[in-house]
Amino acid sequence: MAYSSILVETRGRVGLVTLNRPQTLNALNHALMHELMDALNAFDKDDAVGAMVITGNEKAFAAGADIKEMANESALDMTRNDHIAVFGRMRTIRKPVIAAVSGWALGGGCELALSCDMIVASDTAKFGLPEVTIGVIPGAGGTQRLVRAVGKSIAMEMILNDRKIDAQEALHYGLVSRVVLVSDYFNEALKLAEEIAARAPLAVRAAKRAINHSYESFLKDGLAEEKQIFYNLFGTEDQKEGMQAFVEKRKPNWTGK
Ligand code: CO8
Repeated sequence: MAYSSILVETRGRVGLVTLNRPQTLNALNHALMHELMDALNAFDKDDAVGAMVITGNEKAFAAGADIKEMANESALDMTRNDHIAVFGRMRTIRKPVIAAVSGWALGGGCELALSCDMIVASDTAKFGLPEVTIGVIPGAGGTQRLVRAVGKSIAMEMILNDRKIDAQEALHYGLVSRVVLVSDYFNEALKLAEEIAARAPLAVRAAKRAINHSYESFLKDGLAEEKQIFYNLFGTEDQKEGMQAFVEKRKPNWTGK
């Protein structure tokens, strides 16, 4: 598969995917998500690869799902096309995946980082789930994974009131495992991946599976519920208004319909 929205390479035993739509702050459109999952699946099957890193650029890991692509979708379109299913494939990757995050990790971008096994952040990273500002909710695991990562109260503020947290706060709450200078975050993530990739492959995969078993108990039901609520919101006027306002660079006028 030829890729247009990501860059893929191996560094030693580490498989590296760089999200590459810088003009949209790496907004996650459907094509990018399919390419990403294709690349991760290929690394997962490759015995020469022991761990993976997903990164963006200094300004943005990813600023969310591509709002322009989904703004005019109906609730029926969303349910029928089920674009979020591709996010779900992150859960099937057996080898460790590290997110190297700098700049914005918002909405689906934050959810993608949360779907990785560890997050290494630059000191300029900012995490947020701003979906209510465009009339929807996080749909790719945010309401489920963030609450486990930072606790209910902070998750409520972030999801209900667009509170964004910086890298130091994210470290404090346990959302990320390390914060380093923006000049070093990528090498730090790569070094961590290289260390893990040099360990006993079967034991590493088994450990990831066991940890996820604990982490994911009850997660499946929650993910299904979140996804359906997200799709249903595409039947509201507020979703149309919220996304249209983003596209037109103006404030939304909420009617609660
Ligand atoms: N989608 C589409 N385009 C985007 C997105 C996005 N999420 N984010 C930024 N862009 C585009 C902008 O429209 C702009 O394009 P243009 O130059 O053509 O006008 C370009 O990227 C640069 O962005 P800004 O000019 O806005 O840059 P600023 O530095 O002023 O602001 C922000 C940066 C604060 C990150 C701002 O761009 C922003 O608020 N972005 C949207 C963030 C957001 O709301 N994210 C959530 C999206 S919804 C979601 O992720 C749901 C996930 C559920 C899964 C769905 C699967 C289908």
